[in-house]
Amino acid sequence: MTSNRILLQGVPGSPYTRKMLALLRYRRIAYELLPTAGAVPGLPQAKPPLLPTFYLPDANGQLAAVTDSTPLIRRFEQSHTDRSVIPLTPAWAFIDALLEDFADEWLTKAMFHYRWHFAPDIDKAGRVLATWREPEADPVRFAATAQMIATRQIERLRYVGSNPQTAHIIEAGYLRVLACMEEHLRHHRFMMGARPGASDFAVYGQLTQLVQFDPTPMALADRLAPRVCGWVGVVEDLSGIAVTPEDWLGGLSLPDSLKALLCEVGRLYAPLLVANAQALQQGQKEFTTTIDGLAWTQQVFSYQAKCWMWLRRDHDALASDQRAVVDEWLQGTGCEVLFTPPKSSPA
Ligand SMILES: N[C@@H](CCC(=O)N[C@@H](CS)C(=O)NCC(=O)O)C(=O)O
Repeated sequence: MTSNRILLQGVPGSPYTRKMLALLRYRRIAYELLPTAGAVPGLPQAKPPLLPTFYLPDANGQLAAVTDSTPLIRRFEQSHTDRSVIPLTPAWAFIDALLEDFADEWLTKAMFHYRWHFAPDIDKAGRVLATWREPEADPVRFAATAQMIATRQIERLRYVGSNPQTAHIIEAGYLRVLACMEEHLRHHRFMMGARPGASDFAVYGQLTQLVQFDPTPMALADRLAPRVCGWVGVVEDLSGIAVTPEDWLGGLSLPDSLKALLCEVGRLYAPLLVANAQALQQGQKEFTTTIDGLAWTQQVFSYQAKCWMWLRRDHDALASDQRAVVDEWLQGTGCEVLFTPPKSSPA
């Protein structure tokens, strides 16, 4: 690298790549993008090889492959102070982090489900994703690559918990989240007020796919959530907007639209985090729980146990007055189970 631009690899069909590109643009952090998937000659490979992959200096100044958008956003807060995406008030920063995690970990289930569940979406995704992997392939090879990608990803549906039994939970949840966002955007430009927080970029990343790429969820959003569709277009490039500290949502009152969204976090994501962590602790490979009144089965996902641990750590770290505000906001949402110490179990 000859400039001091941040180097990353990612493709437009990756929601987390879109999350980070929009964040870098908003923050006016210069970057250089390798718009490919797969190993890059001469660069270290991330383990596991996820997109986006950032190439950043390690403690010895050597380029290292770094993934995981959530801690990367915090790392960039340290290295670049202007145009922060972390709300000033700790209680608000906590809500922002909770919504960021919900988008990254639950909304991505809708993204992955819709991409690989219905025939028109599978057909489009297989073919377009192949262009990012092997743009110069001849038609025969291209068709084989499209088929390979579709087969591999459909096989992975079980990791996100998408199957005929859970399809309804995911699809009904997507429609309710769209409705909450539509209502929120009637009153606010962004999730976090008149300037975007980390949660804006996380939700945006998933929605770039759901409302702009995959035909089935896109048609639903076109019909039900025009403001949301418009907002995704806006968040793509916020490098030009001016922001001030007063633009953050603040104070002690939580808008009803965010309360409604937190109710979705509590209804869909909270029971999943709890059941997943219990199953992991008991050494299970797969678990079944109840979400939204219906049976939910998925493979244990150790990363999501870490997500819950990080959220609990952030909640514990709040000063008591801020924690009291957060706890009041979460009351009645279903999220309380995430932050209530477990009742001591019988020895
Ligand atoms: N938690 C990670 C998730 C990254 C991720 O899951 N990336 C997907 C694409 S969006 C990926 O690279 N999957 C591996 C593959 O498709 O081979 C983040 O926030 O960056």
